[in-house]
Amino acid sequence: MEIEKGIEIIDLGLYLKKYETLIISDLHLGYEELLKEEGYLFPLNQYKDLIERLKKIIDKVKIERIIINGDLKHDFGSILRSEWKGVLDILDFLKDKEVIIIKGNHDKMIEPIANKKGIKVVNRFDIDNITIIHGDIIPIELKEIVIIGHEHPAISFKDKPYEKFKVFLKGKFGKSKLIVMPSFNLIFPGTDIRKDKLLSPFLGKDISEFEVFIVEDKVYNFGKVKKNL
Ligand SMILES: [Mn+2]
Repeated sequence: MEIEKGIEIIDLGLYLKKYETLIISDLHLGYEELLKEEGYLFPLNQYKDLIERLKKIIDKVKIERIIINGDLKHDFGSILRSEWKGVLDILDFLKDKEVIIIKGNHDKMIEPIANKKGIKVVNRFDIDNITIIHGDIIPIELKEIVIIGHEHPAISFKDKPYEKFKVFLKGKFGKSKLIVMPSFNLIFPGTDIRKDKLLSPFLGKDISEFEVFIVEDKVYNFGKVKKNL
């Protein structure tokens, strides 16, 4: 489904057909290890699942470039060897594409590993009339369309209050159209946009006019946030 002219939602990613570019966001690799250290139990095949899911997208459309819109890696500080292996596995899987990492607030230690793989790490990526940026900081200049991550938007409904669905949001920020991407992490669903405190300064206080696109077996346009209150 097109969320904006030339910008298609494919699973949890955005596809810019004209540029054969796929954007994914907030993988937060290593988050599971962190929870495991705290005593939560998780299956160990998170990286395999992620690669499988990416592979399905890559098999569907022609992709020359993959942009990771921030927070590839979760942890700020010390990093376990198994986590680095997971990051390297995913980067190796993508090695026949041009990979660009946009720096997120969690990506404090990403440069050495990206450099090792010959991958660019940038603060933002502008293409045509689009600015792709993580979304934790608002820069001075923005293009007509702005694509952010960082927020990990999800939504739940009254009849199933414990089930959260990942969503894309579309609304306005200043003069720009704003698209908010869900997280590509398959373990955590994200922030409930109607119940939880929002993170990104791009989203301000009122998102009632934003349109909601739910990603499940396919993409569903749920209309505006306020309609679903
Ligand atoms: Mn972030």
